Amino acid sequence: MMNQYYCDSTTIFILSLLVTTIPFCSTSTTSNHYHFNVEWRNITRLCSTKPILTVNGRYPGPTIAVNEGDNVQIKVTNGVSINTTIHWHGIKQVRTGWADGPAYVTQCPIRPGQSYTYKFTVSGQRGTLWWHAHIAWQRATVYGAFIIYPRMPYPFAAPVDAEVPIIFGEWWNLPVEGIEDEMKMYGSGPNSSDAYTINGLPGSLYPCSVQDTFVQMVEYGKTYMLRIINAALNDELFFAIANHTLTVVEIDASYTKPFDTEAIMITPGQTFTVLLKTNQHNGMFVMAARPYLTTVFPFDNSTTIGFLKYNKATTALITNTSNIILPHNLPHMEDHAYATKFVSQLRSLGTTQYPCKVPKNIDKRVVITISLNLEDCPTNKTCKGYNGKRFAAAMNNQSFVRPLTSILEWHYRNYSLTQDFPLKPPHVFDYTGVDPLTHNLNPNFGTKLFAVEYGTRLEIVLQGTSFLNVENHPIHIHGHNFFIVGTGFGNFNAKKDIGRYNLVDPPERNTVGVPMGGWAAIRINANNPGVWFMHCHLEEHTSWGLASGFIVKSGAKPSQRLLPPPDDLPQC
Ligand SMILES: *[C@@H]1O[C@H](CO)[C@@H](O)[C@H](O)[C@H]1NC(C)=O
Ligand SMILES: *[C@@H]1O[C@H](CO)[C@@H](O)[C@H](O)[C@H]1NC(C)=O
Ligand SMILES: *[C@@H]1O[C@H](CO)[C@@H](O)[C@H](O)[C@H]1NC(C)=O
Ligand SMILES: *[C@@H]1O[C@H](CO)[C@@H](O)[C@H](O)[C@H]1NC(C)=O
Ligand SMILES: *[C@@H]1O[C@H](CO)[C@@H](O)[C@H](O)[C@H]1NC(C)=O
Ligand SMILES: *[C@@H]1O[C@H](CO)[C@@H](O)[C@H](O)[C@H]1NC(C)=O
Ligand SMILES: *[C@@H]1O[C@H](CO)[C@@H](O)[C@H](O)[C@H]1NC(C)=O
Ligand SMILES: *[C@@H]1O[C@H](CO)[C@@H](O)[C@H](O)[C@H]1NC(C)=O
Ligand SMILES: *[C@@H]1O[C@H](CO)[C@@H](O)[C@H](O)[C@H]1NC(C)=O
Ligand SMILES: [Cu+2]
Repeated sequence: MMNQYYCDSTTIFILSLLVTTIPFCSTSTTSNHYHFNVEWRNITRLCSTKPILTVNGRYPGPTIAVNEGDNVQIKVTNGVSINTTIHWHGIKQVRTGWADGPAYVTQCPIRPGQSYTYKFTVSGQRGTLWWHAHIAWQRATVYGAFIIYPRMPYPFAAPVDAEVPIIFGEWWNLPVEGIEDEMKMYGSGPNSSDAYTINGLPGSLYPCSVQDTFVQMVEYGKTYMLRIINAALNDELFFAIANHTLTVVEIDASYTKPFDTEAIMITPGQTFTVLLKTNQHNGMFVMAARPYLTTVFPFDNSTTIGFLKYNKATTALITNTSNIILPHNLPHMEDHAYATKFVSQLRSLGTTQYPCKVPKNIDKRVVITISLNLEDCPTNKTCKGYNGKRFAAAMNNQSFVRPLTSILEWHYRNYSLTQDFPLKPPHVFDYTGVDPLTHNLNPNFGTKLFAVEYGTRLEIVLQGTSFLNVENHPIHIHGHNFFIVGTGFGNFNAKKDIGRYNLVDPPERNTVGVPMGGWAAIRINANNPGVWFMHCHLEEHTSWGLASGFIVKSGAKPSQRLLPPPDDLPQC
């Protein structure tokens, strides 16, 4: 009854042309039907026009907004001459792995001219998520917000007056479709992007972009909810708004203990919901995002900006870029200390209503090294990786090769799958201390998975290595959220580190930034039957093979089994 009262009396408006307004906090389960047509559109950015892949001609794509518990059906029609798939990032897909989206993992691609309807229920999660293409590098332009409105009032005090999506992306002047092909052909690194974007707009620090600057009108004395999504392909980002503090309240559609911060660090794949109090009386305030640098590879070191414009501000858009001062609270690109401190503040809300369901005990521990590798150049080939070799990347020295079939379908049909992914590193060595130039950096190539029984309380220790370079790797797991019970620098040491885990209120996420030159331990209630992709959300690393997957077997009860495949499931 209380909820009913609360819900009826509250309406939230989303302030942007990007999204539609939906009633907040409805108490009935509804079905939401969307139609996504994948099509080309000519878009002009940074002084040039090029065709990009879009959904319904929109860039960024349309927002999906549903209520917790709703059924969702999204019919995706492929209107272009290349294959496509769409992934609903962070949606658990309980028993509906067929709707998860990664090409050749849970489905064959939707072919040109064909349609596939993704059907699933959104339950047990609420907040900001997103969707994106999950084949080749299509997610560079094919992405959008996925918002889940809660059934219950927000667990934080502030009333929310309006919502603002803040979606970061990356823009290439040349067609992005060729990048992965070039990487595969030469074993090279990708060309860096030419710009970062906020809601598809690079902002006035880039050439020809003054008009392509995101401006959010605000009023004094209100609370705005920013739904922040990092859809960039290859870069962790810092984000700040001049003279304003942000209050983090939710990450990856899981509530957190609220805390104030001057800036956030967000990896590709992650989302943050933050509250912004408009406590300045007047003026234009710069918001800016730039990379958090942990790589030695070439990268895009530019900065995207937008503005928060108070309604009484008379200032015109600043057109002279030399007059733009970046927020003083925006961390420097190499501010590792800031990134580490910021991440260490994240905690699950952990209340009676939203308990933190971290497994206190585990059934299985898997230790996985994350490495960048070098493969010798095949004879008669041109290789453009380091030292005339080919770049690769691996988990436990296994570089993932996508098969030409749907792994989930093979699993469902009981066809044989290689389930011998090593559950610990094949060799023990000084993972984060080894000299990358003298070590043998060759990986093995294949499609190896591991399997766990339904209901396994699984711990995965993700161990960074110094192969080629120490970097922050945002590891994303499909089909489950996980709890980040521990992180550290150097090599994971079971004797010392397990005792220091946070088993009370660790943050719950779907993507963890494994610290540069360190490790992260995550715990998963593996209670969603299916085949789940696990990969680095830096697209360049996934292209090199930094991926694997695990099978959660169906349980004994009917409600613990993977559902049968839908009739329109694409075939290979
Ligand atoms: C994009 O522009 C080119 C050149 O003007 C044109 O040939 C092409 O048909 C346009 N594509 C779309 C999808 O509008
Ligand atoms: C990468 O950049 C180089 C140099 O600008 C260019 O020649 C090449 O075509 C680019 N590759 C792709 C796939 O855009
Ligand atoms: C915003 O912050 C900057 C740097 O701290 C300061 O110089 C400036 O006066 C502030 N502006 C307002 C309107 O408070
Ligand atoms: C970005 O990189 C370019 C090329 O290496 C360099 O000239 C420029 O100074 C760098 N910019 C920043 C902000 O570091
Ligand atoms: C831009 O601003 C700078 C510094 O205020 C000034 O020196 C320059 O002349 C301005 N440029 C234009 C085109 O107005
Ligand atoms: C590679 O080059 C060698 C020597 O030049 C030649 O004998 C061989 O046929 C070539 N192999 C391929 C696959 O082209
Ligand atoms: C796969 O094997 C299981 C266990 O033997 C069986 O219950 C199931 O029906 C089989 N699935 C198919 C599609 O044959
Ligand atoms: C990885 O596998 C390759 C190929 O079998 C081997 O040469 C290399 O030593 C292995 N590296 C590690 C770190 O296990
Ligand atoms: C699309 O995917 C199918 C199934 O894997 C494959 O046979 C076909 O070659 C692909 N088509 C294109 C245009 O890449
Ligand atoms: Cu990575």
